[in-house]
Amino acid sequence: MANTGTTRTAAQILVDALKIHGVDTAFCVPGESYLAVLDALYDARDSIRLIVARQDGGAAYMAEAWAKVTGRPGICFVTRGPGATNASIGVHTAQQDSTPMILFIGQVPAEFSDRESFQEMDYRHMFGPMAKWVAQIDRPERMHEYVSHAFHLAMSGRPGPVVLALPEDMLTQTAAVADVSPYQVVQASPSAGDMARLGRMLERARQPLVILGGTVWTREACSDLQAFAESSGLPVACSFRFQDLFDNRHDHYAGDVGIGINPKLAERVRNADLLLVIGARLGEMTTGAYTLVEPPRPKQKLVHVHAGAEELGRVYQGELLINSGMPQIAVALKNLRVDGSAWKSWRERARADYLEWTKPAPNPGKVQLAEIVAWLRERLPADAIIANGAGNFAGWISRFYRYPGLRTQVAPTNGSMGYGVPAGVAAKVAHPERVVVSINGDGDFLMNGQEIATAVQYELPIVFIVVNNGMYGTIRMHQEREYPARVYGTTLVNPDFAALARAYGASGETVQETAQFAPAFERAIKTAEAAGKPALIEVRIDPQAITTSTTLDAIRARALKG
Ligand SMILES: Cc1ncc(C[n+]2csc(CCOP(=O)(O)OP(=O)(O)O)c2C)c(N)n1
Ligand SMILES: [Mg+2]
Repeated sequence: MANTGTTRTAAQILVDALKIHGVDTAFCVPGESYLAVLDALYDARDSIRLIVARQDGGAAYMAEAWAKVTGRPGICFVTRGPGATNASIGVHTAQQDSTPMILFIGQVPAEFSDRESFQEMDYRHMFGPMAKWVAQIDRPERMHEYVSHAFHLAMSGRPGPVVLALPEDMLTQTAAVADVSPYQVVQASPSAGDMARLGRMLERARQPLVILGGTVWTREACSDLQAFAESSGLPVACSFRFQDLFDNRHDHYAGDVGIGINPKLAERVRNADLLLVIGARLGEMTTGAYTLVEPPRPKQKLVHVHAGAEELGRVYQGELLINSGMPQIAVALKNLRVDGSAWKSWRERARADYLEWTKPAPNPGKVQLAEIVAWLRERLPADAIIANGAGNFAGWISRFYRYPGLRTQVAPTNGSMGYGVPAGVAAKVAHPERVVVSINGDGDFLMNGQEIATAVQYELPIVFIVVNNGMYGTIRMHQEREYPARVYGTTLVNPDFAALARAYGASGETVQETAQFAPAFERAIKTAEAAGKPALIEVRIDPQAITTSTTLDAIRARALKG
């Protein structure tokens, strides 16, 4: 029931505010700086589930990933100084990935402020360029105002992270304030004029291509967009790590425009006469380092639709710039009538290229990663969630997996390592009924592997896969390209990952040949679900298998030839 103005501590007002704004899950590593909030969360334990992580960076990634799989702001609490600096990786990820997230930081008491007292930092300076807003709440009477603004900002326009610092002494001060209403999602809509112009541009196009990306998509928006693609006959691609915005099994899907892009799709982007870019920022990874779409005035006619007005015209001068939320543009497009007979064969060729590109391709060694991913795409239910971090292993997922729809992919567009394990935890917390598979590199895994302990603690039957090639493969690849045969700082001596998983209380197996994978996976998922604990499968791959289409030796030989 809404509080109409009885006296509460600031910490209690904060937790009541979270409830009002619909928060049912929060992630944290505790700190003495915000004990009063923990105590208020104790009273709210029936309505807000608190997940305690093992590293503040893990907690922040969990909050960010939770937002990705729910579409609502992820909530994270950490302590000052060391907690905040650890958590910064989640804020950076939320910024680059446009993910709504609120990071609350316990701060030194006001009476000690600006003395560089114990663990004191100035969060406005630290997070200023990284977050949409950084503020400190100094008065309990204004708690609701700050928290409400944080939710509105995190979710409006281009979503992103907000950081709020909570001085320790303020949290125990009291105020008699009435509760506020839940936040609203504020997004722009396209004008009738915009849509009419877009319709005319499409009528003149012969080789148009849609590129989807970004956040604030909803299930309905995705289905409206699909209806538009069907009625207009347009081919649809997805930007880097936003591959789940369009059903990859659909006839109109042309592939992902990201790292390791299908060369034929890259050509198609270059040769398109009209690019209809919806929600994607057109960053470095989606534009082949600004070569597929060249700034400032691309060769292709560009229609750029984005929820953040500040993104429009930022790098590219588009023919038509539309500031709109995704549900708003999707419904307008659904009602747009366009005759797509002119580009039917262009679309069919795009689909054929995609199907050809995603046929499993062999790699050196006894473990065929493409076959494993292709097996997973057949085996997993359509609502399964695939979480992953960064490294070359991820190339096999983006090329050979088929994401069937919204919120089946949780991966960082900022290429941040250590994401897969906490993201898997967050996905399973948010969707306990869905299968969650977290795929990691060996380097990637050990950056946040400790969060397996969190999965064990909360009895989360997640399947973790570690693709082990004994190195920081991505960097080794670049090293061989730039400084061939001078391997340095990229080799890893790894633990026995299966034994490590067992030490955490999870089950663990090692796969050394392709044929072992399917039975290992079936055992893993069965044991995990029966025992209510995670399972880990280490997949040992040949270090030569450096990308989906080349080997380390081939890269080295090419580089040595000059
Ligand atoms: C947090 C973080 N630190 C460093 C990097 C730089 N980096 C990108 S990929 C990579 C190696 C990934 O190794 P691994 O997880 O083993 O995957 P592989 O490339 O071997 O498949 C590194 C160090 C990064 N992207 N993120
Ligand atoms: Mg590796």
